[in-house]
Amino acid sequence: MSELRALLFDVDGTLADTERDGHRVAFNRAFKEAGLDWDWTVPLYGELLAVTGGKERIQHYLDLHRQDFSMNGDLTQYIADLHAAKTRFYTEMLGQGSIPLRPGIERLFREAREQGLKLAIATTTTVENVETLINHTLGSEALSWFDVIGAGDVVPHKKPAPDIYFYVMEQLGLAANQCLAFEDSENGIKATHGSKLTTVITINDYTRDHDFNGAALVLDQLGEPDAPFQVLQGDVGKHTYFNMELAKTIHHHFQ
Ligand code: XBP
Ligand code: MG
Repeated sequence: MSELRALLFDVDGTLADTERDGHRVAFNRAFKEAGLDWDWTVPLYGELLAVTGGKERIQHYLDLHRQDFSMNGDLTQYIADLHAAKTRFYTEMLGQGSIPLRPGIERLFREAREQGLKLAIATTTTVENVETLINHTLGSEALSWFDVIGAGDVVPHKKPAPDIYFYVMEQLGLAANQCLAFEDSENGIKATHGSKLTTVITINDYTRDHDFNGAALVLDQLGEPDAPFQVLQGDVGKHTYFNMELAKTIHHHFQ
């Protein structure tokens, strides 16, 4: 029986509700700045989220909705430039402090650290976006709370491929049975299951109808002592919010 040594967190949708009012808006600003009439509405963006990674998502949109799009030059570079502009708009938005962490995230980070566990990030978004989110929600000293930030193009295949989780565990020097992962989406749980990690899901509006078969727990949020979670799947015993005691129980049970 292995001891729980680390908590691994997805970012978008899990640490914060970043997609609808963050990434989506930033993509649209980048399109406008480039003189494009592309408009990613809330429902369209929900469909486009099927593909992770901003550059990959733009390519997916072109394939599905803009087959007539043509340009001079290198399309890969064009998309990379659009995406860089999107990252600029997105980090500006984060800098305005408009996107808070989800309930229970900061509390769980602190509790895990007090108990000597490692914290790590496994995300498809860029490291720039992760660092800016952490800076503007927890303060710059909180970056040192994370032993590994696995992000973006550091692995060749983004989620649902398990690569980013394998990368993070390798960097931590830990095996899957020593870790617990936190995700919000079907692509996320495919990645954690591909790397044999036990997974806790906190849903959001874009992911509530996803297939979370095999998740250890599916919750609406991690909750707080004065703001209980709703349990959508799994057994939480007497707990009304997610804390380290529940993390250890879940980890023990699913080994
Ligand atoms: C998040 C994503 C990301 C963001 C955009 O997936 O799919 O692509 O939407 O980020 P996950 P970038 O939460 O499963 O990691 O534009 O920086 O790629
Ligand atoms: Mg996510």
